[in-house]
Amino acid sequence: AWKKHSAQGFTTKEQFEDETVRHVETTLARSLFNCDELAAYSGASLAFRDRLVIEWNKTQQRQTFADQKRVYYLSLEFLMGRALDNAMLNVGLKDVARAGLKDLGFRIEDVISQEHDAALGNGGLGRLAACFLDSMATLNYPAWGYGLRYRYGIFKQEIVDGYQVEVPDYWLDFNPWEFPRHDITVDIQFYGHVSRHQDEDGKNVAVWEGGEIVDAVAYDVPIPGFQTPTTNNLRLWSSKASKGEFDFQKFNSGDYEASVGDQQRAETISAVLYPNDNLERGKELRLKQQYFWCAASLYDIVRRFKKSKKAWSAFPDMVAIQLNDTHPTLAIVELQRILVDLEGLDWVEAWGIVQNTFSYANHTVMPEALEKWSVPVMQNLLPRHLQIIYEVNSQFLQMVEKQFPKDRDMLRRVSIIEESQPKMVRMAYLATIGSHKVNGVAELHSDLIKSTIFKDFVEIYGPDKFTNVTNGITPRRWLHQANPRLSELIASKLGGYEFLTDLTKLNKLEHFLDDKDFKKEWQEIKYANKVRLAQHIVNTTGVRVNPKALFDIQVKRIHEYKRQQLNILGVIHRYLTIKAMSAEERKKLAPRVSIFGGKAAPGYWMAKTVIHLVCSVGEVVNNDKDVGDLLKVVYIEDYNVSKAEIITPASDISEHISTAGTEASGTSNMKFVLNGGLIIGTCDGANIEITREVGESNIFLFGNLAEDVEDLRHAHNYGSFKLDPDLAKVFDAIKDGAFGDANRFTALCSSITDHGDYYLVSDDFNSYIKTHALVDEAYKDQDAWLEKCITSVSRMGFFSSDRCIQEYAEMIWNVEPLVPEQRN
Ligand code: 26Y
Repeated sequence: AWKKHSAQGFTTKEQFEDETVRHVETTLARSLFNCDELAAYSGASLAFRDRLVIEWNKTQQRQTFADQKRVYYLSLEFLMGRALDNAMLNVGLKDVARAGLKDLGFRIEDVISQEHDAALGNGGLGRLAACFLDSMATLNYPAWGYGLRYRYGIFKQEIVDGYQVEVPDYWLDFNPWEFPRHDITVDIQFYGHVSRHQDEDGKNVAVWEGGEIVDAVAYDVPIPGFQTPTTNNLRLWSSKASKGEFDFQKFNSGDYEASVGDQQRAETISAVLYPNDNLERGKELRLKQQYFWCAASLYDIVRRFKKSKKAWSAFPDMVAIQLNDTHPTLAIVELQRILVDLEGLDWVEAWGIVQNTFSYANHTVMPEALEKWSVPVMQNLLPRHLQIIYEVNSQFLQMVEKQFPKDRDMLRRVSIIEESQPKMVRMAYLATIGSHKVNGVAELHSDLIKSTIFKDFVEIYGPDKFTNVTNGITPRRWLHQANPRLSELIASKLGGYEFLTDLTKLNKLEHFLDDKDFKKEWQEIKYANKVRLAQHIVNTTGVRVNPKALFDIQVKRIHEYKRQQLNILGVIHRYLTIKAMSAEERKKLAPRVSIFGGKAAPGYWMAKTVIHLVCSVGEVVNNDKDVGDLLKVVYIEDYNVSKAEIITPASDISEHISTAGTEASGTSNMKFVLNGGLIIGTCDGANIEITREVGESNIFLFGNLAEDVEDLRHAHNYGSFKLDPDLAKVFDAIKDGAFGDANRFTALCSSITDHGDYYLVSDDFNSYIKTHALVDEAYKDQDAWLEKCITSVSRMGFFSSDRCIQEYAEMIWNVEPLVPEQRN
């Protein structure tokens, strides 16, 4: 009987139309007469959502009965972008939807673009989490994501008079992709104090009492795999005043405002995503967010485990918890608290369970991005957790003391507590001590963490605790969805779309390097993608760019270590060179469009100055009649996931030019190459592995190596700093006011000329300029260029996030896929 009644999804165009119309008319209560694109988006989304939900329920049921280990991916950021297009492709019904929407009078692209990006992340780390969810579902891993349901995601960026202005991103007006679970709420405690009690067995137990309670309410988002029935769950927690807490006393006594105030304070916890990327600010509210989310997630995980009635010792056989950077480190402490204080396990046994459950991925070596929380702040907010941290530390230091009895300084160096004023809790150390594996995200980065921040820990635990898992990207979104024509062309040559789930299959493309028609079509697709981007640029900035010009793109968060300043100073150098050329010389030059995009953290003044310099240079260059099409400089406002889907397929060359040793991996480098663009880059992060895969002749590398950076910095500070002569001319032009009031750029220039040039802009400038000249040369031979592009794409198989997830599953999580039985 159940089988007969269980819901079925649409499969035909007519059914899709019926479902869409039904949702518009009944769920949304709108008449078809005024069904605009937004209503069509809403109706179509609800129709697809129904389909996902059916598989989602089945998947959850399957996972519950399977009785096997699950992965829990804890991340403060999930930069998902849009869901409808992804859902259409994953269930394999985009063509059906396109035809159905056409019948209803809509273009599918217009409908898809109605959706507001889910922008619950800053940049690479958050987007990596989203790619991982896609791969875990596609590979049928029983996996859950846990995060926060921010009311405001990353701010919207407007460029006003050449300056960044931040606008709040309120995105929840209509979100068909989330399901509130008001029945799943968890009480989360803050503040209060710890007392000691004797339990029935006479054991001394810690009791955390008093303080305040906030409710965590679950919101679930379905994560469909690509053409598999597995539909996993992303659970996002939202904060709400606790019913028990809501002060009815105040309410009744007429102090209505104060009582609503309490409510708002509770809701503040999940209100806003912190907009800093790789820049730690130590705000108490952020610590509150972290604990709120860790505690709710662990409560949920532990509750699910307890239903199995297994012994606690089996916990790590059923549960793997992956920490996306140190942001969820409190989960380690919280599990120890649950096991010892609430479940009565012995400390040592509990700690063994904790260590076997957790693993930690590090995403940075830069000191300014490492999380440290002040001991007094933590004492006040989480008194019991601080005690546990001290106990973990004391036992750890005793172990180290036994192992290295003569090395007193070692104890100071590796202590979780930094003896500063105030004392600080070093979260990366706590995460390392509480995990069984620690990984970096690209080979160079994984080597660097072993020789820098975790050097002592390698001595203590041995090298096997530390490993590498090079990042990857999902080819579904970043090739098939963003570049459908290229995906289709590749499929036509490879005889199907298997490459989308086994990206190494791309290597067969090398057989077609002599296929004229194939190459011609490839080139036409690139050109069409550039035309589309040019259209976006003229629509949004008013600047007309020539799609035949070389498109040179740098889009990512603005940060000094990523060196957008190097790029724009290089552009100025190009401009000055053009100005000095004769008309004859100019004719030989390949036209260029320099495209920038990315957000600056609102409090990062230097990053904002870089944006302003780019815009000011654009203002001058784009209106200079001498220059014409030879050079255009544009700033694309509000770079986000859906803009990336337009920008990435349109590059000829993209810039990944961080100071060597600073960019842990980078992932947009992979996206650009996968879409048939070449890259100019430093020997940093995953650029190194990309070079190994595509071959040195297919990438433009420049600059100093990571191993030399320290010496160069030392020389700047203690030797004599010598400014690169070409760069000096660039600074002279800026100081002469060539790009408006020079005072606005004084600090930017002097960070290089007078304050140590920490990011080695001057040291790398000459090499950068010369390498760009090589790019110009190479681009002149379009045939050879095309061959580089196709060869590179064919060698990108390694960078699928599927490969990456398989490595985590085998080396770190020890989980198996749960493949559903074949249906007939
Ligand atoms: C502590 C807090 C302020 C903080 C917030 C966000 C610290 C760091 C971050 C975000 C870091 C991030 O996005 N890191 C990037 O992770 C990518 C995925 O591994 C890497 O590819 C990229 O190189 C790295 O910068």
